[in-house]
Amino acid sequence: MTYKKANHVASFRFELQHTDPNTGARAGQWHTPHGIVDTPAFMPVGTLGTVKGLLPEQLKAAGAQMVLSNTYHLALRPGADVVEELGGLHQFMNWSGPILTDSGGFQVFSLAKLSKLTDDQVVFRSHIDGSLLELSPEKAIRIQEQLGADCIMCLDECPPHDVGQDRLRAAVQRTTAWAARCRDAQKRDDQALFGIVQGGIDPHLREESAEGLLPLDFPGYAIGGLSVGEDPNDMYKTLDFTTPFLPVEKPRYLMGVGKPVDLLESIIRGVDLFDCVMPTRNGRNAMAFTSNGPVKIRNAKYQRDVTPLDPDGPSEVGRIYSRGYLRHLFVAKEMLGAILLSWHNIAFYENLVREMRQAIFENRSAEFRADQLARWGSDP
Ligand code: PRF
Repeated sequence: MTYKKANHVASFRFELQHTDPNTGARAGQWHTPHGIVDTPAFMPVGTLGTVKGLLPEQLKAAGAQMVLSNTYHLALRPGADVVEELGGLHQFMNWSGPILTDSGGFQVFSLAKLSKLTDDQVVFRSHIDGSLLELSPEKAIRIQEQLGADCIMCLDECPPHDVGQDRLRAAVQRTTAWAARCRDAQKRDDQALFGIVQGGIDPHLREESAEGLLPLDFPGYAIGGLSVGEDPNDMYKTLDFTTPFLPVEKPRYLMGVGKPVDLLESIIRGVDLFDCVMPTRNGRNAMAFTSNGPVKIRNAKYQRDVTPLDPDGPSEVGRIYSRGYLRHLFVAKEMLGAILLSWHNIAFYENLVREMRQAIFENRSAEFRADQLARWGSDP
């Protein structure tokens, strides 16, 4: 099968700069129409066109180079046509760097009330007003073209982790068929469309999924269907056998992952790109990631604690604001508490991947992982 469309648009280039021979961890640079992303990279989640609580300037100051947003949410509210009319997602949210949009598939399966799933499309009820809506591969691409992100995703089916082999195989086959339809539906040539590998934790299905997608020659590949409730060791094992199925010269994106430890374990297994709500969601819930492990800032023991949150850490917030003050903000329900911890946690994540990147260049990614795990304690 040949494709007329330029799949490797001039404005996109993934440059693999170095692979740590001891682990397979990769450092690279991904050139996009809205700037360069150093990989491994972490994308903060801006589901509704806002990374909750943070100005774009604060995101940049925290080290974020690229953000993620969601087709499903923006299509429901305010509507893809509204975002398009207001200049596209970059202008709409005042973020001048690269953006990736997820296709809506995962959100439909996890948030909406599913009405009907067929090979043609998925029919669901909006979680906002209960109205009946349809999402097909063609529609997912059309919406993402209206939103105008740099990187867009194929519509996929992500089944729960505990379904049987037959459902899992059917989801792989549907995801492959939908990927071909997404590829055909794409009209714009300035957006990188990624295929998504599914297949749960089954090596044969992961291989089947990758083999079905590779002939479509996507400019990058995502790994979906992980961190959906399976044991973390199963996720790592799945990465061990899945990344070798993917082209070396293209970016690999692990969707919706994860904890700091998951990032390090996945980078070591050859993943380049991540997104996760954890730094911002946990920040809003008064949990801070620090150089010495997580801190639950509401804890009474911090009431009179004058120590900065993370005095030797990478974030300005962590070096400036005392634990006692941050605790007070949460206890008093002041919104600055959520803002400061979200900012701090994003800076923590961005610094983590930046330091890991440096470690990769120096062939010490395994040592870096071990050092961090030792510092963080039992539940990083
Ligand atoms: N597919 C899509 N988005 C996702 C996932 C998926 O499997 C996941 C699973 N971790 C998060 N976000 N399209």
